[in-house]
Amino acid sequence: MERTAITGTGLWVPPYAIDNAELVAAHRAAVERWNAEHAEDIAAGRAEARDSSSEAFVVKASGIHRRYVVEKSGVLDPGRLRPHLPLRREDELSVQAEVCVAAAREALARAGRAPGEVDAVLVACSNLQRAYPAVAIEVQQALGASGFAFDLNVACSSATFGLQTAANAIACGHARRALVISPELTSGHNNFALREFHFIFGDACTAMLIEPLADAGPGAFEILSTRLQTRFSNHIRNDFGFLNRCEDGERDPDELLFRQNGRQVFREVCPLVSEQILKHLADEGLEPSAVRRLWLHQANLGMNELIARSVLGREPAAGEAPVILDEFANTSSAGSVIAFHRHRGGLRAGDLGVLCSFGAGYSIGSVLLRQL
Ligand code: CO8
Repeated sequence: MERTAITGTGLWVPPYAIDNAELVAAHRAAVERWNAEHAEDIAAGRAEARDSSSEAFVVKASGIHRRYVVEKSGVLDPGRLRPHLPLRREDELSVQAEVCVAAAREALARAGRAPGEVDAVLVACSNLQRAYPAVAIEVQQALGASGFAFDLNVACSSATFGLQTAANAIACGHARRALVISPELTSGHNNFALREFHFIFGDACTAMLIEPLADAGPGAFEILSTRLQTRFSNHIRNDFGFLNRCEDGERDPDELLFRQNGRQVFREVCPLVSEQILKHLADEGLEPSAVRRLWLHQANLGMNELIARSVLGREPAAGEAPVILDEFANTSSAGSVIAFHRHRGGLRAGDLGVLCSFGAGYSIGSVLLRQL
């Protein structure tokens, strides 16, 4: 079996940033509007008045200060609360494919590879803009790659699940060079109307190039091993799907967007993640003290601090568990890869790090990486 490595990463950062003050102001205006429109129902007890958000809560509960979005004016318009995206026809590159290509080109350039050398493209993310043809196949064509391409979705863990799939394809000889791309346009399916969700997400797209270890040079990271776990939970859910139009019965429209029981998720997922990383290390005969860096999923600062403490058995030193969610918010499956992309410097040859994602499903993916 061929050993594998991550030889390049790329990041597409959307052109617009929204800070908490702007987002909270838009939310407040939307809440006032909604409460006024539903005043009769609220007075009669048929509806509950909505509460407005606060910057102080957002920072204290999550550690998030700002986020990037694919389009800003629509998100901040209290009468719309979602991005404006001009309709693209079949002869134009789709939005999700476009951001994939941008991130992929950077990953390839960093690895010193040409797009034509790629023979597998996996688009791995929480939400895909259409059912078919696969966005990955559109990206494959746009790049001029060969081989095969497909989409996969395991919510926030999509990138690590995609990484294992790509590494296995190379290890088995089914591909030579694979891209795992995570175009997370979360602003398209985040519920900006409800204060418990409106601040959580941001948009971004990451790409990782996976190659045989034999082809990797200095600066690459060997994929020592991967571990995936899933456990069913309704605490993070989005019921949007192709059967909605056939359903008989009343559905709350909010169910067709992201929703979660955040407190329960925090409580249930943190121990699962720490246990998985510790067991993964033990199975490879490694001590937690061997870990130099934790590139964790970026949903909540408190969550990451807790997991890092549990894994390392002490307070993490500055930079040991890098944080990007203050700037990007939760970018779903792209988050841990952004942390890796931005914060993998300063390690020495042989140093060990863990890339780990977790989220809806529940799903957890951990990847042990060694700097070449
Ligand atoms: N402003 C002011 N007050 C607020 C606000 C707000 N914006 N929001 C809630 N409150 C109030 C609540 O109503 C509640 O009031 P009360 O006590 O009177 O009932 C109080 O503040 C506390 O609320 P919570 O218990 O909800 O607050 P928490 O401290 O638990 O913080 C968090 C909420 C930040 C959501 C936190 O629970 C968290 O981060 N949990 C972890 C969640 C997580 O990791 N999720 C991963 C999911 S992401 C994923 O899997 C990807 C899915 C696919 C991507 C979809 C893209 C759109």
